[in-house]
Amino acid sequence: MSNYNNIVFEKQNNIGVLKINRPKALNALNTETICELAQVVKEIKNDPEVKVLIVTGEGRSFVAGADIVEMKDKTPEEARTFAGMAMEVFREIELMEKPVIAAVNGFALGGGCELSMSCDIRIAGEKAKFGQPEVGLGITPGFAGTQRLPRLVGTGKAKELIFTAKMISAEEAEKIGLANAVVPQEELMDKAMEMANQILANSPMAVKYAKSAINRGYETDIETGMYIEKDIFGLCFASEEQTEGMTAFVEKRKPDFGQK
Ligand code: CO8
Repeated sequence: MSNYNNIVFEKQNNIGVLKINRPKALNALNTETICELAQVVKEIKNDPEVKVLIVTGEGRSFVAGADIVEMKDKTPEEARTFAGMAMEVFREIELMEKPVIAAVNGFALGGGCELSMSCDIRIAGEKAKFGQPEVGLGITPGFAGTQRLPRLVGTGKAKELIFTAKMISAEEAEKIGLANAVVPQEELMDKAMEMANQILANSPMAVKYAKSAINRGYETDIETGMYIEKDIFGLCFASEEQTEGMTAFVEKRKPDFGQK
């Protein structure tokens, strides 16, 4: 793995932990951080040892948004390009063929909330705060917040959060379905690891296909979605993991899907 200025990446067996590490600016996403994120995501995508990814932030923030200081004087074209760059990386995360858990340790605002929403699952520490404060800065969300937030919480709640620019607590985020769970702050990484290990106990291929069916199916009509499910379901039966999973059941033992 390369060395990064604003990102730390570590592997613990088959679990990758990606930490945004720019705590002096509450991990705000500047161009350098987005570029590094693109690079590390590419490396993780191509690393067969990483089967589950956890994304978190250093210090008291997950990510406090795009870097306002850097963004302030952008031209319309520069702003559009910057938004496109981040959207592309977040989409890579969303479509990565491995599950991604956001361990939201603090502020997840603007681009930070949007980063967390590109992950498959969000576990929040009790001090986490979510929000889309952009309209208070005279802009709209720009890293796909207007698209992913309504898909997660419905248009009514998404409009409320985006129009009011208010911050909500981890508990409120859980209540509206933005966070999957809220846990004591000091247990956050352990809980994220626990969930990663629960996922790891299963067939990585089946998890990968299930993620793809949910994502692709959600973006289309139900007939097409069911067609996708039928196809991937059939495909599972061409794999050693299906043979191993079902044989292990019949032999009354735990399946071995090759995890470390
Ligand atoms: N950008 C740059 N610097 C930041 C950011 C940020 N988003 N957030 C915090 N910082 C910096 C502060 O400037 C401060 O730096 P310094 O110590 O040098 O003064 C340091 O981090 C610590 O912050 P605070 O002193 O403000 O800490 P507080 O605990 O008082 O407040 C808050 C924490 C509430 C999180 C506060 O920092 C805050 O409101 N931050 C901004 C949050 C925000 O508005 N985020 C949304 C940004 S816009 C966005 O994400 C849009 C994405 C799409 C962009 C489209 C492309 C062009």
